[in-house]
Amino acid sequence: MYQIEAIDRNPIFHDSPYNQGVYRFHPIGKGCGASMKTARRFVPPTPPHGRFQLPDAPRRPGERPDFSALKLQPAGAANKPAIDVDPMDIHDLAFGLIRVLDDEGQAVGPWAAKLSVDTLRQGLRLMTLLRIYDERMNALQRQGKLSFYMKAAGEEAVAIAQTMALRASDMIFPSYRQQGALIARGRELVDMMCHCLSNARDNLKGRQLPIHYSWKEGNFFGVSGNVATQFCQAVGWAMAAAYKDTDDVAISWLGDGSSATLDFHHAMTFAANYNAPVILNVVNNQWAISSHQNIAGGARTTFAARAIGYGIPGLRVDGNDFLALYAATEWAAARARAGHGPTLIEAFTYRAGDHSTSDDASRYRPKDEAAAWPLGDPLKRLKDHLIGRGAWSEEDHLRLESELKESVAKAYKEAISYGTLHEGPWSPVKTMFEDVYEDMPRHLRRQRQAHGV
Ligand SMILES: Cc1ncc(C[n+]2csc(CCOP(=O)(O)OP(=O)(O)O)c2C)c(N)n1
Ligand SMILES: [Mg+2]
Repeated sequence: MYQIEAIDRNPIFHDSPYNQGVYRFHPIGKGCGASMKTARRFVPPTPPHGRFQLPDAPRRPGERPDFSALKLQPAGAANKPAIDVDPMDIHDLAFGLIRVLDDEGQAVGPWAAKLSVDTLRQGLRLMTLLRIYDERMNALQRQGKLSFYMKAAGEEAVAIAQTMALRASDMIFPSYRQQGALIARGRELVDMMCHCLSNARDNLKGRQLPIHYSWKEGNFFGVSGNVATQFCQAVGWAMAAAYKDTDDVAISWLGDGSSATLDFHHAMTFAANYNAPVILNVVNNQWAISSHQNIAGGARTTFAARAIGYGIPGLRVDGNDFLALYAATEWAAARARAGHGPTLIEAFTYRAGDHSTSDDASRYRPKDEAAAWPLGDPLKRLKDHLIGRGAWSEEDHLRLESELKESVAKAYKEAISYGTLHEGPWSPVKTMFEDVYEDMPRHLRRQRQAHGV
């Protein structure tokens, strides 16, 4: 048995302002384990000498949320360089935080894009729709109508603002938490729901988990169940776009946890060395299921700082700030289109919901941690900004919410007219054998015949 001692600052990483909580293990005798039981669920077999260290979350269930160790650069303080800047000259942007909306909801500083009120209202509408859609689908999973669901709660600005900042011809390589990109590109909710229900109108013919969407017409590449594969695919696509001399760009997202994969580094190597027109995003929502971002590298430095080793720009951006995300993405896209290559963006945010419907976050983090997140709620922040500009009101917002709830409910009614998960109709069984081989191998032909289809 070992007791865990929380140490304020890890001596190995003592210069890092990102060091939020590192724990050292000490051997303890019988009877000393009571506090351990409440404190930690997973205690690895750790040597007793104290030299080995395991980064951990700052707080666990039963403890008060505490983000006081976060060093948050004030809104408006980050410089905005020209798009052709030498990445060597902007290392500060990988350690600071690009923020546009200040605590009063005003847009300040050089990254404050000149976005029209209509664009901002559209952003608010789409984020609100995404939240309502997610809540409805999550509730339907709880009622047994879907097999699985994942919400983007708290990170709605990421996919919505970043997709809105791009052209429709730019290619999207999402993770499972960017359903907002589909919504921003105008995909029909009925079609999204039919996929989640695996019914007869599911464009993926029941072959994918719910929320693993694919939408060719919207330049939205299929979501892979294996995390991080999309980064390599995005870079490959972007290399081809540059080779063909088009000025389209690719964008991809993965999570803080997924940034610990080899695919992340393969993608970065190829993106940098082939100058691929791609925007690579690490959505640092603090958690990878029950693993805190400190375990993936956040205790030592920022995720944006990984760009420095590859010689490309790394921007650390407030992921709950619609305007900051929009401006950073627009900057990275303009840089890529002009032939200056890739950018790595860390969207610094918080996963407000459970990881998925298979998860219970209250088992490994304080229940009220999301409410304590110092960068607020992305919807509320954009709403307050618009209200402050006299372009929106609480009444407008209530009206919008009830209109969107109604359209989500209506879409669900229509979606189940094409079949439900339990009762069908589903895609015909024979489709299980199609779309992989041009000439079906003999063993599959036999299997198909055995099913009589
Ligand atoms: C290659 C691979 N390893 C592990 C998993 C299991 N898995 C699914 S999601 C996830 C956590 C990912 O966390 P993060 O990258 O931070 O993304 P987030 O869910 O927070 O958006 C894990 C470990 C997987 N799907 N694929
Ligand atoms: Mg995460």
